[in-house]
Amino acid sequence: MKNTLIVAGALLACVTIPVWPSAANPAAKPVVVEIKNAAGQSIGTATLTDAAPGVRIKLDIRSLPPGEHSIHIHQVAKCDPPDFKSAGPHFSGAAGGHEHGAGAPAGDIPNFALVVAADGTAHVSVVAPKVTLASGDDSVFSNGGTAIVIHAVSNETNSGAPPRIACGVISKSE
Ligand SMILES: [Cu+2]
Repeated sequence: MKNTLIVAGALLACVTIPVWPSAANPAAKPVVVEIKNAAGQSIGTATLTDAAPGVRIKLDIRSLPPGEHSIHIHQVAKCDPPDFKSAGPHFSGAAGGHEHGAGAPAGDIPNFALVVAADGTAHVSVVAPKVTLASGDDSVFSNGGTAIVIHAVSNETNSGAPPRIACGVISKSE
């Protein structure tokens, strides 16, 4: 009797497992991005989930200078320390490099500054409204991926963005 049950269970498992993945729901799995500092050390993660519209970015960061930092999605999936210039300019998305006069690049996160506590940690969540985890020109995975860049301070002036102090590559993990 016991053996019969085990065999039945095994059969059931064989039948069930192939249909287990929820292929009917293409909504992207959370994408975990490792954030590194200028020394190349991991200082935490950014977890990306579909926010439709937009992408929710949940930041769990440590060992950053306290205070306000700006954060954007930059064009190139390359975080070479220490200056992270390799990440390129802000991710422009479907607007490309054209001057549409229609506002900010897709990779901008309006009205948000990453506030790091006195102990160097930050645990916050914010939506980047103009990007997607799906396909297309506004996808954070387009052209081989993009990068999350954290700047030294929050104010971005016309004379150029403040130095980049941390960076994480956004790419499809599969
Ligand atoms: Cu930036």
